[in-house]
Amino acid sequence: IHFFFPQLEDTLAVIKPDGMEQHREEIMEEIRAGGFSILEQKEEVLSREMAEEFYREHRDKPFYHQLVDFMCRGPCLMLVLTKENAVEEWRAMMGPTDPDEARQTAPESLRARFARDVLENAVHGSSNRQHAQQKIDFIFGEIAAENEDGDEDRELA
Ligand code: RTP
Ligand code: MG
Repeated sequence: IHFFFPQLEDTLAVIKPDGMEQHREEIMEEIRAGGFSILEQKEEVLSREMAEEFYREHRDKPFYHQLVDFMCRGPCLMLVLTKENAVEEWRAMMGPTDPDEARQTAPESLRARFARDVLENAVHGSSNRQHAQQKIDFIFGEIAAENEDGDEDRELA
């Protein structure tokens, strides 16, 4: 039965503000062509607090404040992508963080084609499964929370 139902995996993908400004449709087209299913999607301007929390792991890096400013300057498109091996495959499709490196080592990648520089690099992707689950809960958690509230209401009624 596992042969017919391979292990599906979820990852969080974000089209960052620079990607949204110029390359949204091309990036969405690549996602579809890559065979990913889109389980959830949400377009939103992140609040400063959300952006700070989202990239909390980088809070001591010299680029942290620039990164937070950049991430909340315009709408992001946040997506839950599902596919076999989704985490690794989406990272491969994105390419390396720095587009100069991406153009050398992964010229077909999204960052090679669409990133402006090492900061404004078009897309985000979770780096492992645990990270993916955490970030999906963080971004889309309200949906689950609302459903739980609904269940509680029903039990009380
Ligand atoms: P991401 O988390 O956004 O998918 O990117 P990544 O794993 O490839 O790179 P990471 O090291 O996690 O860095 C997060 C984001 O911070 C910005 N950055 N700026 N100015 C710089 O030197 C610098 N380095 C990183 C980029 O937007 C990077 O994607
Ligand atoms: Mg990262």
